[in-house]
Amino acid sequence: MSNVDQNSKIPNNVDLHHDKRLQRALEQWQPNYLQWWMEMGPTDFQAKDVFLRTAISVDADGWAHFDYVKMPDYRWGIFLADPVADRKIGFGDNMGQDAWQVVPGEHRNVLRRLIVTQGDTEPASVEQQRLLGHTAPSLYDLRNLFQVNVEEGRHLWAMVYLLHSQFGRDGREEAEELLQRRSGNPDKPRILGAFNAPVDNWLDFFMFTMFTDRDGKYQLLALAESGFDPLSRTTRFMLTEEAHHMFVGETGVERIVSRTAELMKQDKNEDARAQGGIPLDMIQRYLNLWFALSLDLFGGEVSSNAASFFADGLKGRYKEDSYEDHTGLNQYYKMPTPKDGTIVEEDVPLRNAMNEVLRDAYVDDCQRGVDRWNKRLAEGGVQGRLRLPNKRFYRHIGLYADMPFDIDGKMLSKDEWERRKGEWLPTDADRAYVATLQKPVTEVGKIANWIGKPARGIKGLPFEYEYVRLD
Ligand code: BYC
Repeated sequence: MSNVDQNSKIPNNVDLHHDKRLQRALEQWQPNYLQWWMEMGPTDFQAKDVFLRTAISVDADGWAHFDYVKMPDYRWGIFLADPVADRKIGFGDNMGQDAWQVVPGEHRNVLRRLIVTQGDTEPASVEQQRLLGHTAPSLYDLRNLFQVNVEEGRHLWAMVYLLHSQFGRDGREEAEELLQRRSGNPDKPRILGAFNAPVDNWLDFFMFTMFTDRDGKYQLLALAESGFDPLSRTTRFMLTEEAHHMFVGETGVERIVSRTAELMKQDKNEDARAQGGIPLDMIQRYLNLWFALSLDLFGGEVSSNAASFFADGLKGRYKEDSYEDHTGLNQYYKMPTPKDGTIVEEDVPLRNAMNEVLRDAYVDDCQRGVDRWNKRLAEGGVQGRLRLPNKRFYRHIGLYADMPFDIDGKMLSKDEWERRKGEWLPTDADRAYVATLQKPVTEVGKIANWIGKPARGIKGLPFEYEYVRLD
């Protein structure tokens, strides 16, 4: 069991005080981080008390502490899951060798790039969500937003620790640059597509935490398999916090869907909008958008990068243990590939299809969530249902990038796409309507009309609780 140091400037379970140089370097980065947080973190709520969870150890029971905290006082710490004794590399060409405790020279650049890419998403998401506090549908939701934000901040710390501790000067420079890029800024954008997309309203936010945070889950699970042990250990603990972020998204959409069904039933024409709710077809368009943007985050369907990450033992599959073979050799993935205006299946060597293998696991998980939403619609007695679009729809990365497919995966002419895209993606009118619903509800126990109350509150507390003290 690792020692937890809660009293240092940077709480940690990595014996930071034993490495004074590293400790000093991180303590120098800390004020820059805080400056970034004040500039780019949630606007205007920094002086408020928020009922937040703070990671304090990695013990399965009791890893977190709940209390009122002002966000800038949040104790962002460095916590790695406990080491697995005698851990070996579990897949690829180095299988069976001891896991690396120090970054191996031959994989240094690639690992740095993976860690920087992962790290970059964390502050990006905080930047994307920074204005949402002003329009939260309830104090419960406001608190959940801030919980997600501070923990994404901690996940940045998790990656910066690896950069500082393992990559020397290069790592320190990358850590600085993580604070310099800005979501959506054309001159210094964040690295991956979805992290530059606007998150303008709470429907975007719930779809983001459902679909984009779920990409995070699968990427973290793949990195948790890594033969580079510090990366594996840090991502394993990040997954503990990540679960709540996906809960926020999945139940957020679920509560909107339930409310929409309720409002439809109250209206003589089953028109949710006439009752101030969000109609199902609009919810579907936001779903289509965020699902497609999040699919892009898995990289190309056919990727030599992914093949070498796997071969070198740097990034594994979801639940690598559940496979019989861990080499990925002499096997093929049947990849639907665009050719001469149609789709043909081509055999792709499995290692080159690793991004797609991970994406498939992700899609199954998303489908489970959509099935749950549809249950609420069935219970609410309405006919409409939600669905995932085909994986080819509205993609910007990989085999199907910038090709016109409908949500069934049928290839369209460019003209037909232009004519019909408003059926599938949020239109300006949709955005304008959703914007009209974005009015803050700040009274304890109250909630906006377009979303249902959660089944329960936080940590056994009721929904009717002052999760954020605004006075
Ligand atoms: N946008 O061989 P390819 C999370 C680049 S989310 C822009 O197809 P590869 C979170 C790619 O970098 C999880 N560029 O892909 C969620 C490469 O560029 P270079 C984040 C893209 O390398 C919510 C080139 O295209 N974690 O944690 O196999 C809130 C060819 O790439 C995109 C990770 O991403 C894109 N979508 O895989 C907070 C894990 N996709 O290098 C947090 C670490 C690809 O040739 N990253 N490109 O210049 C990786 O594992 C891989 O880098 C990727 C791409 C899966 C992203």
